[in-house]
Amino acid sequence: MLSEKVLAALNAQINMELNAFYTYLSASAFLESANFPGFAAWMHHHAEEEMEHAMKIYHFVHERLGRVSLQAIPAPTQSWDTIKAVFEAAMHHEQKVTASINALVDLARSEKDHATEVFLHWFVKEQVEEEMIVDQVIQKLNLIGDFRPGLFMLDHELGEEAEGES
Ligand code: OFO
Repeated sequence: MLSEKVLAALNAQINMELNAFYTYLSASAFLESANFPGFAAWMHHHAEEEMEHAMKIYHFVHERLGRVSLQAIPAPTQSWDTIKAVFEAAMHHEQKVTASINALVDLARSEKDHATEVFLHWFVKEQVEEEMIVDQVIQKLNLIGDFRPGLFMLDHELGEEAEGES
């Protein structure tokens, strides 16, 4: 059985993952309309991953005989000034998710909930990878600067990467 505190925190994390899904999907829609189909596909792929994260926790709560309680998802940002700003927003979001997962691990530990703590290890590792992946794109965008052909080449590269992963 989950303690009330852990259950509430897991439900809050489901909401945060759905919020991430919404944020990435909104970024994908923006990039699509800005005629960057590769960046859009990359964001779309990551949106789907966030939905998978939410569902992993959703199923775990049920396995632990808890009650999933879905909450409202805030409206995401709709547009950004630059491509780099889109990825910086994604990085900011990932850092918030990482902090939230770490706080959840601390809570599971203090509640002596070993099953939840072990379950969360996957998310701890996933966050390391997610922050690294977003950072790689930001670094490439830094190198490209205002060089438009470079931007189109990266758009193509990320589009192929998204295709390979889906
Ligand atoms: Fe990218 O955040 Fe989920 O866990």
